[in-house]
Amino acid sequence: MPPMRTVRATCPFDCPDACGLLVDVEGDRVEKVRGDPDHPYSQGTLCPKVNGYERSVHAAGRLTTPLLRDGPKGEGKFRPVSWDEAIAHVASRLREIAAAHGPESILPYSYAGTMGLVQRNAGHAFFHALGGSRLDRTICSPAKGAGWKAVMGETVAPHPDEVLRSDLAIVWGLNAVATSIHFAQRVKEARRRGAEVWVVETYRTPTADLADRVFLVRPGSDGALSLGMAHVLFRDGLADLPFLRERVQGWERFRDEVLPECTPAWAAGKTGLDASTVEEMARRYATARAPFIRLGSGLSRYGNGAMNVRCITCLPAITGAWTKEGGGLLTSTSGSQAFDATVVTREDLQPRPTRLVNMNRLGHALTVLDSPRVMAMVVYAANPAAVTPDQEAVLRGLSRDDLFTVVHERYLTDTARYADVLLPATTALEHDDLYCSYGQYVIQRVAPAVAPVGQSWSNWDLFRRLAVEMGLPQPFFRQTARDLVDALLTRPAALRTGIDEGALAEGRGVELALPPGAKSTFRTPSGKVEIENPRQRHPLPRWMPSHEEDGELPFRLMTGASVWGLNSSFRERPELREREGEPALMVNPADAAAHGLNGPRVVAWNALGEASFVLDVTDRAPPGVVIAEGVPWLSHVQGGRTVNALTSQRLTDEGAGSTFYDNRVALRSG
Ligand SMILES: Nc1nc2c(c(=O)[nH]1)N[C@H]1C(S)=C(S)[C@@H](COP(=O)(O)OP(=O)(O)OC[C@H]3O[C@@H](n4cnc5c(=O)[nH]c(N)nc54)[C@H](O)[C@@H]3O)O[C@H]1N2
Ligand SMILES: Nc1nc2c(c(=O)[nH]1)N[C@H]1C(S)=C(S)[C@@H](COP(=O)(O)OP(=O)(O)OC[C@H]3O[C@@H](n4cnc5c(=O)[nH]c(N)nc54)[C@H](O)[C@@H]3O)O[C@H]1N2
Ligand code: SF4
Ligand SMILES: [Mo]
Repeated sequence: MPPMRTVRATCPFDCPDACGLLVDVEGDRVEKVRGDPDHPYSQGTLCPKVNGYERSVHAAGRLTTPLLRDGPKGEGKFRPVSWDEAIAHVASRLREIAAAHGPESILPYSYAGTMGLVQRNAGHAFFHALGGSRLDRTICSPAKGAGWKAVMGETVAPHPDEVLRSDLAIVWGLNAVATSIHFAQRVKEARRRGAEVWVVETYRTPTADLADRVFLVRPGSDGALSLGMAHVLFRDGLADLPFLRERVQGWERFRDEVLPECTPAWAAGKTGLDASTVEEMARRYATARAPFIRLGSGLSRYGNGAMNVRCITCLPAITGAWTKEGGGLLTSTSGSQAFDATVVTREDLQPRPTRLVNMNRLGHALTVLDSPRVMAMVVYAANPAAVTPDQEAVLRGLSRDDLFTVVHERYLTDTARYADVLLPATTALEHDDLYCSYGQYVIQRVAPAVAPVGQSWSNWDLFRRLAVEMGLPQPFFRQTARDLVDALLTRPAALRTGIDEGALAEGRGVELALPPGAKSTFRTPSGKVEIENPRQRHPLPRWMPSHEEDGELPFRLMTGASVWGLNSSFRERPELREREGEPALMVNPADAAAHGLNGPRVVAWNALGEASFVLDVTDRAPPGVVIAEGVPWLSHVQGGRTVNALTSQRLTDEGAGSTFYDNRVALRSG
């Protein structure tokens, strides 16, 4: 028997925690994945999904050979072929399609199946060199980034550990118990040390159970809540005037031109909170020693998402929370710019600038977009049939007989079922990569723990070999993934100066060097917090309605995260599916009674489509709001359609982002 080894890795999933893993290996088998106690942020604990990740690596359904379609699209019937045959076939079809329709008829579709800087971005250079359409990768939360940036520019976000020194921790639109468990742990610890904890939400999530106070607002109304709070802060003399005078741009115009109308009664009308609650929240926020806001992504996925985030981001500037130890606001740490991803993405390889196709509008891109029509799509590290809005349009597109679809995957996902060519992909325990997180400040270099399972290839190996097969001359494509990791590490970056290089080379998780006072060193053009930003379409933050503020159907639909999956990932694991149960729709008891819903099932529908759920009547759902947690595989649910049959292709106000939470539905017993 080969000896047991233990190697370090990073959890590659699209999760802000980016936990450190210890991988116990025997020969080419991963025996056990567990938490790395030496990881500076995750400190040895993992979520229930990855604790047991060896079952995903060696899942019964793991794809192990290249496959060619052998039945109608969507059915999922394939026959095995060699890699040589598969690569030759893909290269010749892409060449033909480029010649007949122009290279822009080729569309890459990828997102964050893996967060590693090399593998996540592995196809970019190839499609740039080919002159294919570019994908605008905005499915997650660009509006959150845009809202933050409008006020704070390139300011380095505070460390999540700041919350431990806060006396008022506000978890705002973040379901931390599901989506960032190590932040949830820190919130619990802060509470143990005496902090008051608030959750601002649209329904009673599991995270709400951690809080002293839970404030449920109407979907898409957080901007109004923060404007109402700001009104009270100025009206009652609770603003930090010395800080505002010295460090903030445009606060007087904001106070004088925007806030007068934003009374607590007005904010109450928009949010559904009582006016007295808005007053109380403002007063408590202002009198806390060091209030810390952790802002999630959900509230940014609205037609007014960026503006709402911008309004919230004004609050710590009005109270001067930025100068207090433990105070401030954290949306994401990905602005740290620890690495220059252009080393891998190489947009400069484009022969000319090509069109940008928004990934949220894939349904439109495949069924309507013209000049040229999309004739080939290469999908990797993503499952668009399940995760992309307007599922009916996406499925119509994927079903097109004249669309050549290549899917690089580990499992027979919903998207894989529509592939003409289905290629087996490695997991992160089988390839080289470099990781940095968007929720904390640890980076880690990771080497393969085991050889690729079956005949699987990493993303980078797929694209570099395709590049060679297609005769792309650039020496860039002759490099290995490890070369690219080295190249990323060679480019200097301020936050990497002075870090423990030895530990990094050994494969340990290493903290970046956050300079003291970084969070209050405002990296904006004016050097101040820009409440007024003249470069914005609306120079002052203000109220803006969401797409569905006045929509006609009776219910707002929340499409939250599940504890047992990560978007559509982990659905290869029967034991996790069992824990999760069949997809359910949470409905308030009064709504269920008024609409004659008595289960066991309910159908939610709107103009885009319908989906069937188990009916879950619960007072965790406030009146008028229904909630579907999780993004299951279509092949696992009754009726073959999931919550994304109900979400639209409309975009956010800034950042061209998804609006997964800005939808309405009607219900009927089903
Ligand atoms: N277990 C698990 N972990 C995950 C994921 C997963 O699917 N499962 N997904 C991963 C990914 S890709 C991401 S981007 C992150 C996302 O993680 P989060 O930042 O937590 O984002 P969401 O879960 O989309 O939304 C957070 C909360 O916002 C609430 N919300 C929605 N609209 C509003 C609103 O208008 N106002 C307020 N105040 N709240 C609102 C939702 O009810 C939800 O509970 O999590 C990552 N981690
Ligand atoms: N209703 C609803 N829909 C949502 C959301 C929501 O909250 N509600 N959240 C949205 C958000 S925030 C996001 S970020 C998107 C995420 O959407 P996606 O990025 O598509 O995420 P996953 O569903 O996790 O699918 C990733 C797929 O990539 C594969 N994969 C993983 N690693 C690799 C690799 O190294 N190589 C290759 N070739 N494949 C790999 C996995 O097996 C998996 O099938 O979903 C969005 N969709
Ligand atoms: S999914 Fe998130 S919480 Fe779970 S192990 Fe990975 S990084 Fe950690
Ligand atoms: Mo995301």
